[in-house]
Amino acid sequence: MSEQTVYNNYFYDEPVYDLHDGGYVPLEHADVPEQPLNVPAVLKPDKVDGNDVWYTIRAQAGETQILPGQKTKTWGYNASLLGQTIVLKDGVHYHVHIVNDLPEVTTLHWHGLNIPGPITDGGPHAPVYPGKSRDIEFTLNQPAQTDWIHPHPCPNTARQVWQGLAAAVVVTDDIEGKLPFPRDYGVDDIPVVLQDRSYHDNQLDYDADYDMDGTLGKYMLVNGTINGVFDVTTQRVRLRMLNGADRREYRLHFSDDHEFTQIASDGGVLPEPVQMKKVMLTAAERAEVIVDFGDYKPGDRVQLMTDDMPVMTFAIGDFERDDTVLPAHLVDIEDWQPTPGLPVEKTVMSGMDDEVLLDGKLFDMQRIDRRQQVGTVVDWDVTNTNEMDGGMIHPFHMHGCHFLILSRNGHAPYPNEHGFKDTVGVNAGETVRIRVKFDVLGVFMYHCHILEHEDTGMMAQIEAYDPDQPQTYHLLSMDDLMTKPE
Ligand SMILES: [Cu+2]
Repeated sequence: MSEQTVYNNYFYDEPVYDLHDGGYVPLEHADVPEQPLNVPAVLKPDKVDGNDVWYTIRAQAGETQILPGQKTKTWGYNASLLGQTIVLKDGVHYHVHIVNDLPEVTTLHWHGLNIPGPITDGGPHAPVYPGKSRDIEFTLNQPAQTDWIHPHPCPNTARQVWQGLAAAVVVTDDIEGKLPFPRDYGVDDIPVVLQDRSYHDNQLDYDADYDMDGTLGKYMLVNGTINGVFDVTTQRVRLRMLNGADRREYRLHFSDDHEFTQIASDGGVLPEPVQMKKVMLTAAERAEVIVDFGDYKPGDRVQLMTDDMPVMTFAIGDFERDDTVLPAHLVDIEDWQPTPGLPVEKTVMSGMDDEVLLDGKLFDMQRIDRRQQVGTVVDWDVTNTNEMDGGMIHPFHMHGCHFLILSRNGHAPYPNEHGFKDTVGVNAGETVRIRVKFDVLGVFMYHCHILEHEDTGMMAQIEAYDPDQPQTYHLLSMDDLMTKPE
């Protein structure tokens, strides 16, 4: 990257932006007074003993003041809506007690954590029934990044996320810890969980708003706040932006086209910082950006926008001068070379509405669709066969691993795609070549992250195996999942 390059481009193919979809719901201004942006508290551990840390995560129902008047019935993790932020560190052994206080079965999926599947990872094989709990443990072994937790009980993932289940996970490590990034949580380092919702007499009504191609809402929320305002008290602020929507793509920019610097994507810190004025996130993607407010003066305000709609406001206050310059090179990205003799895997996302398929099939919880040996490096061609005219972007997500993006239809990946990813938006008519390595054993999901597509069955399973450690997995059927044991 030349140091002068400032990208002013969403990179994606404009003809397949979600706003061209027949069922597109435009965002509207919410007639709601500005309010302080909700910055979720950090979840406190139950216990810390040396390198072992214990947490309880409770999926619960509650009420949240989102709009003036009646509160909204919402769900959250240790909160009435969304959840407390979970801060994890590479190398630590975690014990997590998951409690379900909701009236229906759920699971707790750690999106972006490379932990064993299918139980620890929290996909559909790991139900937690109402009034019950589940205990998992894992040692974290991965670089610093912004991840998240959300439910994954196919076919009810989309509705449960709509109801409010989602929380940011911040992974830290010693390498990121030495980089000159803001990291004072809540002050100059905040999660920005982007979602859109509609309300009916102040209540959510998923069935009323349901769209098979991904449910869209009329109003923008950040961390559950409509028209949120964040008080800027430091020159540089790090935004951990997460697309937590069921479907909507966010095309983000500032109201005055202010530049910002992307420093990380889904799988951690980018090899080089990328200067930009625009960034697009498809469902479940993350981008960490640093915004330098040094050119503003106290009292100024600037808005983060998606398309032409404000997302949130930054109110500039007093701050000390900060002349930190980011290094041109941030981290080394491991140079994975494909394991000789292994063919390119091909996976195909096809259809729209009720015709979505992955590799020509619907999801079957008891079918393992492919296998990859842990430690091997395999290239995959991920194809979206939708027509450019009238098709859509399908965000492809893999559990249990990260991947590198090698090319898009043979062209170089976007400038902010040079780090590790776990979700990649695939344009209509496009084949994205990715390089995949699993380090942990398990049966893992890979799927479209438009949650309604996933629930319809645009999902499949891969076993990451080691011939020296054969495993037997008990794979639930969907009926098993939905049947509460006595
Ligand atoms: Cu899709």
